[in-house]
Amino acid sequence: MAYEKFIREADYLQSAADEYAWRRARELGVTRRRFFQMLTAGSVAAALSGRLPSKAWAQAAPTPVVKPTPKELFNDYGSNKEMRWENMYGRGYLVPNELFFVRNHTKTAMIDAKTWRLKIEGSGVQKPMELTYDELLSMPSVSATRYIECAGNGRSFFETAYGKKADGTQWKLGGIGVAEWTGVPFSEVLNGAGIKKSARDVMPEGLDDLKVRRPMPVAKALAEDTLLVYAMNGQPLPADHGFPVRALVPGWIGVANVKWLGRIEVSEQPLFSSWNTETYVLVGPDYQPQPPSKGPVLSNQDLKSAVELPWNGEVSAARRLVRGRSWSPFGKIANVEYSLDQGQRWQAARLREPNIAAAWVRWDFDWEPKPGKQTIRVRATDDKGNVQPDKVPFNQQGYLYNAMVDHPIQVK
Ligand SMILES: Nc1nc2c(c(=O)[nH]1)N[C@H]1C(S)=C(S)[C@@H](COP(=O)(O)O)O[C@H]1N2
Ligand SMILES: [Mo]
Repeated sequence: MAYEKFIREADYLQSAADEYAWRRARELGVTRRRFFQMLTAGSVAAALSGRLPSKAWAQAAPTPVVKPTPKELFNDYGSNKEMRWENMYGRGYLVPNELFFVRNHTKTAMIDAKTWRLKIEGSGVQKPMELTYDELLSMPSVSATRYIECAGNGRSFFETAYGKKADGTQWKLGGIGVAEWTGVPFSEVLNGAGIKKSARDVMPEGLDDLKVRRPMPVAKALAEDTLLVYAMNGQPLPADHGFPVRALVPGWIGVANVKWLGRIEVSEQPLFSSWNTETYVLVGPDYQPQPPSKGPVLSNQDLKSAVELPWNGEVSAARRLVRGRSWSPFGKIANVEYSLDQGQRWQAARLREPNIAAAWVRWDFDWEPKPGKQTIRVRATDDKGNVQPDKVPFNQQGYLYNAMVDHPIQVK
C-alpha cells in the first residue's frame, strides 16, 4: 500500500481505518454488499468515528501501543499516550519506562533484532555500510540523561489561550519524559562510513509504516550526545520506544528522535521530508512560508514547567509540599517562581539537584491551600536568560506552546 502519498496524518489514519474495517468484515465472512449496508446503517461508521466505542470493536482493533497503558497512568489518545504528571510525585529524577509517554504516528513496529540492519548511505559518505545489532552493540557507547518531548506537548493550551483548537493530539503537559539513554554516538558510525567534509544533512529513517524521517544538520548529528540508542534506563529499548535502535537528538523536537531506525541518509544536499515541510513547521498569522516548507522549520523544543498534581484533581486543605519539574533545551534551569494568584505575586521555588541541561530540574515549595478552586502558575528561567512567556503566537498545528500555564486544583 502506498503510504507515501499520505502527508496528512488524519487522511492516512482514516484510510488505514477503512482498510482495516473492510479486512475485519471479510474475515468475519461479511459480504461486500452487507458491509456497505452496515456502513449506511451507521454501525461500522460509528465504530470508526469513535462515537460509539463498541466493546467488540475495541477488542478487534489492533493495539497501536504494546505496553500496558492503564488510565491511572496515561491519558489515552489512541496511538498517543500521555504521562499523567501526578504519578511523578515523589519519584526520582528519571521517568520509568512503564510511565514514559508514547507518541506513534501510526503504531509500534515489531522488529526482529536478528534480521535487523542499519544502512548508512547517501552522497555524504565515502563508504556506505550496513550494521547488525551485534556490531552496533560492540562499538564504543555512552550514556546520556536527556528528555524526549513531543513538539505538540502543551498543545491544548492554545485553545485555553485563544479559544481556538490547534490541530492534533490535545496534550496537556505529559508529552515528555527524561530517561538515561545508552547507545553509540552518531559520530562513531558516521566517521566509520567516511563522512565527507561536504556532507550537510543527516536523516535517520524509521522502519514503521510511514518510514518517519527528519533531517538534521551534520553539526547536530556529530554532537557528543546525539546517539543511536539501544538501551533506556538500563533496559533494552522497549518496542514502543523504538526497539532495537532509535535516535536521540537532545533538545530537539520529539519527531527528530526517530524510532525503529533502519537507515541513515547522509547528503551533500539539504534534505526534505514531509516532516520538515508540511508538519513540524510553524503555520499561522505570525509566520511566513519558507519554501519548500510551509513555515519556519522547528528544531529545538522550548522552556517549560509542569506541576506533579492531578490536572483539575482534588487535594485536601492540609499543608503540603507542591513539586514539579522545569526544563530547557538551551541550558540548566536558573530559577523557578510560582504564583498562587494568577501572576500578581511571585515566590521562588527550591531547586533540587541534579539540574541537567536538556533534561530537567525538580523543584518544590510548601503550600497551605484554602478550600476552593485554586491555581498554581509556574515560571522558569534558564541560565541563558530565557523565560517562559505569557502567551505564544497561535500556530495551526499547535507546536511549542511554552507559556505559563495555570494548573487548576480543587481544595477540599
Ligand atoms: N519511526 C518513528 N519515530 C518516531 C515517531 C514515529 O511515529 N515513528 N514518533 C516521533 C514523535 S512525534 C515523538 S514525540 C517521539 C516520541 O517518543 P516515545 O514514543 O518514545 O515517547 O518519537 C518520535 N519518533
Ligand atoms: Mo512528537
